[in-house]
Amino acid sequence: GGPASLSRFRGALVAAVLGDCVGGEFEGAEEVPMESVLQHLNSLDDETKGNGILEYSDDTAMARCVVQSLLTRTGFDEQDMARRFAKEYSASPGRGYGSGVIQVLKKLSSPQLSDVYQPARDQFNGRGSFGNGGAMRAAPFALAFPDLADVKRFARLGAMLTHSCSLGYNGAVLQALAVHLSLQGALDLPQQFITRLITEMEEVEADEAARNDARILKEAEKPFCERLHRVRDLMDRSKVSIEEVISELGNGIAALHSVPTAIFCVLHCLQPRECLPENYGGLERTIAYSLALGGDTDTIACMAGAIAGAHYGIEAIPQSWMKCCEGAEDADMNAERLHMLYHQLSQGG
Ligand code: F2R
Ligand code: MG
Ligand code: MG
Repeated sequence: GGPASLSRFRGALVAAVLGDCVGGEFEGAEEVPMESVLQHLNSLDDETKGNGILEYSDDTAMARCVVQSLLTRTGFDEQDMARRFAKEYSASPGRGYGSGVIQVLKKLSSPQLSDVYQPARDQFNGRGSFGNGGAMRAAPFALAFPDLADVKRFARLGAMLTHSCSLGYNGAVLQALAVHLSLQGALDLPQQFITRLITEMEEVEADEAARNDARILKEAEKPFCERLHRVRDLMDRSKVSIEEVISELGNGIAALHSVPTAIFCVLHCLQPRECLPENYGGLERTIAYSLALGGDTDTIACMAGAIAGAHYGIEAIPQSWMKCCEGAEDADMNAERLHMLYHQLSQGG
């Protein structure tokens, strides 16, 4: 489809759910042989196995809250979004949430709470979380707001409800930017895509709070920009091992160690790769490759899935995968509603 087509919206939201559901199998594993990944993915095609449903985790649970809030409020409403996070957590606490964020979600359910951003500020002795929980649910901001400044602003504020450290919320901004650009067709020119991300993040990370956090955490002056430069270097190489990707970019639970990694997975899998089946299309390659990195597989595959899905569209998603994943059909329906909201807002409505 063309830029911002319905197919791209559906691809983005559905592939994010798929990444989360199929990635859950390997979350936390140190080494994941590609053979195990392919076995897992092949089993989704095997109807004779009568596959059960693969459940979604916190990544999708929170993204669903973001989607419902943006649709119901026709825009960003922090009170409404915070209420939905708290309600979702109390209804279904066993979705594999991060151990820190649980405290925030409990506090957000208090009727006495006057500032919905305060619980997040109190995390980790007042330093705030740098986990990837804000980034994992950032894609819907790119699917609701056509304007780049809105995408950046609301992805940041939406993440700050749980992640007040700039290394947490700027990960969400980067993820939303990547989905936004992909939706416009920017992955047709991968070099320009990565350059554009670096340019945008240069501005985002010039912020005083970001500079302070980077200094305190002993990171590079502009940590996400520095990682994106590493992504560009790896992209330019004809062969890159999984070990190099992990050591250069990371595969962990911190936004800094997972959002640039997810972006790399998408870029690396734009072309066929020796380690992946020839009959796989780009979206299948992206999900399989994300899983083979090990570590935070559900979240990296979820984020890579959103960016790749916005590029390849819904047609690239195997039906058999979709059928196995809890929440995939809901995501498909919600994508249509977000598409309408996006076009309504782009006409100044
Ligand atoms: N939590 C998980 N997976 C682990 C176990 C799940 C288990 N298998 C199960 O079945 O229950 N996955 C999910 O968590 C990630 C998103 O986490 P989020 O929302 O960012 O949480 P949190 O608690 O804010 O941060 C995560 C951890 O990062 C470390 N951390 C963050 N900020 C820190 C700081 N300022 N100082 C020190 N450490 C900090 C802490 O260890 C946090 O617990 C996703 O992977 C999602 O899938
Ligand atoms: Mg998860
Ligand atoms: Mg995870």
